[in-house]
Amino acid sequence: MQVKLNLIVGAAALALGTSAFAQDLVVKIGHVGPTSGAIAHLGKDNENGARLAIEELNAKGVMIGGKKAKFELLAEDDAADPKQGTAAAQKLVDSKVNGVIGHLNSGTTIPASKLYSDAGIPQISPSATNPKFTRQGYKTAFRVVADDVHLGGTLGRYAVKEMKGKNIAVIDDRTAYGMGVAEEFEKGVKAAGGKTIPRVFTTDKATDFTAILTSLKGKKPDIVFFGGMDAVAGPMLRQMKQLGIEAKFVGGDGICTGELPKLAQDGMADGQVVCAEAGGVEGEAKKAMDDFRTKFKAKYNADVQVYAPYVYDAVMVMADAMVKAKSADPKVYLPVLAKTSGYKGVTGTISFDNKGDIKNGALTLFTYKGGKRDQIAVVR
Ligand code: ABU
Repeated sequence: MQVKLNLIVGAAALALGTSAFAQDLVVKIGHVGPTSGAIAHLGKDNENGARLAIEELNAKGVMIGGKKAKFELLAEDDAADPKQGTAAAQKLVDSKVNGVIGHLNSGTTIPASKLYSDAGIPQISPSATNPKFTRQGYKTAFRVVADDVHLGGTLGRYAVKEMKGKNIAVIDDRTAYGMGVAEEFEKGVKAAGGKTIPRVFTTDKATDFTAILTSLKGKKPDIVFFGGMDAVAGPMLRQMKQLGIEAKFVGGDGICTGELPKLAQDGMADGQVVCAEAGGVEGEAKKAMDDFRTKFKAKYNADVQVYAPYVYDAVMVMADAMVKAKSADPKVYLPVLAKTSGYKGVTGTISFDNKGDIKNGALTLFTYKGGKRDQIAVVR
């Protein structure tokens, strides 16, 4: 019956010398994250945030410049690898996407941003926190979360002032994110009058931390900070327990995931881990975020890991700029996107500063209790 109706509508449109379907404007939104490899659970979380936004936009029937927009998601996997990240970016540039959401990791987002900038394609990262991303002078780079200066610095001060850390060990995973957040954490510790043990490092592929943890054990740290992702932090926590290191464990947004307790297995005591998500809502704004989480769970039968709501908002902010500009042409809507101010998203209010960073970005500090994230505070 529906097919017959469509044919009649199509035939009538052709008889009038127009096509009902030709009025649709196809808007291609690229998304890039690691949907394979050790942090595929985070890449899929992000990608599902984008998918949900695209589905809602299409269901709503968004009009751009008098045409009904049909949003299409072009999802690419970069496996959190910088080389695969630039290959994925090139593929999206060649596909003439109207905009890109991603990438998830700073180590892929930063090199990819040059390709998008050269092609004039707006890019909003929902999770890459290394400050360099928005400090290269690219007019196409935007970010809807706080950066590592804010994240690492706040955690450093918190470790000294609130957790009373006296002897703080710092480990990074040698990625752009891990090294950057560890450096900012150290600066925060120092600014608060604390001291860190000289930094040691591992890699984002490592599974055995016996050597570095044994050397740190001799230095009796009361806090261990890790700059890296949950897939490494989980086994590291297990091995700390096996070696009898009873220190608190602090990390940035890369470890602050729903998956961390599973990855740590029995290696994580209640209240032992303190971490921060690079965004957050409080008061009346919490309802929109809670509703998003409920909707996401119903649709994907999975809890939000960290950044799916930020990806969702990034897509919506981009679409909003296209509607206001009456065009999905990057040249036309980019200046409107740059002027985004007071956009009410599920992650709070989004306004961009002149670098493309979110203004007045929040952080949410969490610990874990009973295998679940437990909010400590939202701070700015
Ligand atoms: N911000 C943590 C995960 C992504 C990244 O910046 O590499």
